Amino acid sequence: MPKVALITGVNGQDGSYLVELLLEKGYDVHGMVRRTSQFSRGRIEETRQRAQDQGRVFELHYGNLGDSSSLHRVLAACRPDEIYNLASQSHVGASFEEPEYATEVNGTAVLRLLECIRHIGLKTRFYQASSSELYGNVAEEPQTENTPFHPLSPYAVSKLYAYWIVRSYRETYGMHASNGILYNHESPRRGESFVTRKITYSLARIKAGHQRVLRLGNLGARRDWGYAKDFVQAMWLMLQQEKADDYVVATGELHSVREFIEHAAAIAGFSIAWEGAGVNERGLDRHTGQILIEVDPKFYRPADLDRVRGDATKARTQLGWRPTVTFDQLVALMMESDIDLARHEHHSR
Ligand code: GDR
Repeated sequence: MPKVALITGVNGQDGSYLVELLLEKGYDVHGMVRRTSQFSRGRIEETRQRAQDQGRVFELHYGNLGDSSSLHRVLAACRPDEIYNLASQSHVGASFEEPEYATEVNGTAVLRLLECIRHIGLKTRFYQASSSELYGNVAEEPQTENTPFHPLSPYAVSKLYAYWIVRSYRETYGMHASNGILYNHESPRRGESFVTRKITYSLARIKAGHQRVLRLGNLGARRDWGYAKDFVQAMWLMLQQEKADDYVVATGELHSVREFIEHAAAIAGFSIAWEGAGVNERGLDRHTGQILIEVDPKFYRPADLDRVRGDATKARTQLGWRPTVTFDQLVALMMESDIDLARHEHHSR
């Protein structure tokens, strides 16, 4: 009998890579999607078609993390051996504008899901998408599983609740429930409002003549950016361990937004020269003098992390996990994919 997995947030960046991984490993895969007036399944449609053609199980179920009865229905229908909870309000900046919503979806909903599992009496393994945002105003660098948390945004606080409720259910009820404390992970499938994809997509559009300038917020922010496809491998590995535990998943390298721009721009054929400071900082193309980057305070956050860098020694030694894609390779693969996308785009988009 194949193993059965359920993924919430299946149409997200990580969900789409995880489905592919689990199908490759022979799982029957179920995905939970929200009922919306418009279909948003762009990232998984091809995989769904392929699975169907090959007679494999990849089924979607309507469900909502805000509704216990729908969770019961979905869990009872597919009775998964493994659950990957990837659904969330994942935009840190947006959580300042809709803090209650972030708390509900990222925090309370995790409790709801765990309670459903318990009431049904499912013997399932549970993965929770935790985040490096928990470290916030970092107490040390690099951060490990033992570094104290100091969350700064409503997003981070909601994820901290989820982290602790998962631990609590593990310790209280003996559930096999693990937190993956994942650092930023990107890919060509990353949503366009996150900074890396915003940069590669906008530069590609500028190059293709569809856009004039790229406006960003905090250019000095530094992140530990990895490749999403590598990171979903770590999620799966966590659920294959005899004992549930919490793991940092990171590359251990730190790069600034400015650096990301410079690397991406070079691949697009630009050479960035910076001038000015603060809101007046601009990035120009050295060859043409064209202004490519401007700062727009609209993208500043009320509180932002200056730098977060993880130490994934535990994941490396206990899970045998390591990243396979370097920072340069990641930027290149995103930039090349977006150059291709922009080339086929109509001017009006
Ligand atoms: P982050 O990712 O908040 O780290 O959370 P994001 O790409 O949104 O921001 C990274 C840094 O870039 C700065 N920045 C901008 N960010 C956005 N989105 N748009 C801009 O125009 C811009 N200009 C500068 C930000 O201020 C920030 O410092 C991601 C998400 O995937 C979370 O869900 C996840 O938990 C963490 O990574 C780990």
